[in-house]
Amino acid sequence: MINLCGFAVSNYYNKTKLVMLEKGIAFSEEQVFPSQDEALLKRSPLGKIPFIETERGCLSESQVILEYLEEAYPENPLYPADSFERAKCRELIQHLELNIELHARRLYKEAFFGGTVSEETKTEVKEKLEIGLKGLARLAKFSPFIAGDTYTAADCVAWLHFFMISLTTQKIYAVDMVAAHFPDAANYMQLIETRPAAQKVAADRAAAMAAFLSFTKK
Ligand SMILES: N[C@@H](CCC(=O)N[C@@H](CS)C(=O)NCC(=O)O)C(=O)O
Repeated sequence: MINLCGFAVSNYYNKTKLVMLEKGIAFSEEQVFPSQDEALLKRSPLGKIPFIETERGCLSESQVILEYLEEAYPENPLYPADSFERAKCRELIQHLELNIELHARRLYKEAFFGGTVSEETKTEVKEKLEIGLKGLARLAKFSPFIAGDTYTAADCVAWLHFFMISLTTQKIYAVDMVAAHFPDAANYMQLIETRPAAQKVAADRAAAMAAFLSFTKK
């Protein structure tokens, strides 16, 4: 059985978890926090989470994990069968992660961890987020799913990253940049939240976030 390692506040951990729930893959969860401990570095090369443990060894990087799961567990596919459509689905994921989430991540220290981020960083990140979100708007279909009429891995990623980016930009800029660029974002989020797998991830995330925020405020 797969052992998923990380913690339920992380959107990358939740991405991996959501995909396993959607695909009906049996897995256990082990709470692991990022660190540079030698024991962890043997399981995850940069000491990051998430990673999975399989019978054949550990695997890190959430997108690599998703693609492994899709190949190893073809039941309940989350990628289109057609190769061009599959690439379009991956294109959405890559934009969401490289051009949006990775920039927003630079604000998490102030938004969630009780630290501060310089005004210069906030200005730079806002510009990058504008560019990334405008780019995504040119690609996204929302008809009703982000890649078209079928729920895919890109929805798993979009739903999780939109949640974090909405929260972060409200806290840092007092504006929900996701809603500003995608006026129907709330309906899209609700649509994904009709899925039992998303409900389970959201409930676990809420509990983990409450525990995490009460700990960081101490
Ligand atoms: N590209 C990685 C990103 C994983 C990542 O950044 N995880 C964060 C938690 S959400 C982490 O472990 N951060 C600790 C660090 O950067 O050292 C993936 O997709 O799995």
